[in-house]
Amino acid sequence: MADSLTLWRNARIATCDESHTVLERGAMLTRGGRIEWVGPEDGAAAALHGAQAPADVHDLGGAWVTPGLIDCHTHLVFAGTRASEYAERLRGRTYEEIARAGGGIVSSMRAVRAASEQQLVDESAPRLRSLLAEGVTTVEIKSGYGLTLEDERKMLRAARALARAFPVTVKTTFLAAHTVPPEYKGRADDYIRVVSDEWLPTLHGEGLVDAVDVFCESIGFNLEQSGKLFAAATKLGIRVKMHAEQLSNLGGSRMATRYHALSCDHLEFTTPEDAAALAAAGTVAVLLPVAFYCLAEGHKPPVGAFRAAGARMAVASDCNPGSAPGTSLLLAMSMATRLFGLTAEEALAGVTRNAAQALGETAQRGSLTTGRIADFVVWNVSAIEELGYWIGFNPRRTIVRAGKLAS
Ligand code: DI6
Ligand code: FE
Repeated sequence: MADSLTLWRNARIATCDESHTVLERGAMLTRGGRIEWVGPEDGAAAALHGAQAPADVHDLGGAWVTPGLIDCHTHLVFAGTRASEYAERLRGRTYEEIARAGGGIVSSMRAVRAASEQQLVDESAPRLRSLLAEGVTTVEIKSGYGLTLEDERKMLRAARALARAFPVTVKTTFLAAHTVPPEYKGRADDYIRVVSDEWLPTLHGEGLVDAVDVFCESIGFNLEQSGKLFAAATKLGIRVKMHAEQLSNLGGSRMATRYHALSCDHLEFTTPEDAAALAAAGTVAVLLPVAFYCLAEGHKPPVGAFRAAGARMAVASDCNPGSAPGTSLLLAMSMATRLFGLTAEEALAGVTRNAAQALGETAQRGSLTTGRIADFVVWNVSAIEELGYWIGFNPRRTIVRAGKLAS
């Protein structure tokens, strides 16, 4: 039997489309999980012309509605915490010093290797629930703490298991190129070779990889190693993204744009010339203010240059145990405005349509427009600018996932 129509009426709809369209008295028609029509409420009758009357009608009471939020950069699958390292950083040790002394990502690697897939799911579930409670309906989850084939597989399988257990769309990213594991100390080229030529095709063949990422940094991988991984991913038809210019500028984002990267992320040390290259390539600049705040590094991403160049900017939580132990995308929005200078409108675009583009999902989600998946959030706000304004307060009223009430 064909899916029936549902009418969602009496709403103030921030469509988050390219024209920033806001419908002060709007309505949507959804069918089979997709948006069939969106427009002014008095246009709904014409939109229904000849169609069977909607089986369900929801009066949203004049509430604000946005697309479901998209967290396009997380490491939320991990085991244990690194609170002790955070305490060390409060006493003055830097993130790099801790990493070079064998802590940092390698600390989390030991915890992930010791955990079962189910333990990873169980420990990560509360972090995912926290994001979903704020209206996140799509989340990207990276591997990168296993650093062996079996443990990277375990992480990616845990991410897929979370997608089955919760009302969320999960996009996985293979980040074995997060750091060189102890077994390959001093042999980064050998490690990149096994990651690129063996692990990537294997895990891709198991349906576990939606994108590939690399930490291109002085304490990560250099341009040549990053390029080798990107070439291998591109050969397999897998899109790429990069942790770029977080602590220094190796030229990573420029190289990533040559591979048509979906996104470059962090970008504290990106130049205006790099920003122009990102804009020209359509590569999204993903801003990660929680990591900037927790690391207290001080050098800000060049938001003015991104804006001037016309580069799209997204905002994400970067939820991870080391540099961004946070599970609030609304807080990340607030930080992106106050710490990096985004406008309220840019912050909302950063967790909707631009975040969708950072995941290669623009055709599916990120705006309330005809044909897209009917993921949306009804908010208890009197102004849409309250999203990213409140700190520690969640104004979410109702979440709709693929046209069905999820909470
Ligand atoms: N940059 C970051 O901030 C995270 N990864 C990366 O490449 C930190 C990951 C961690 O410290 O666990
Ligand atoms: Fe990250």
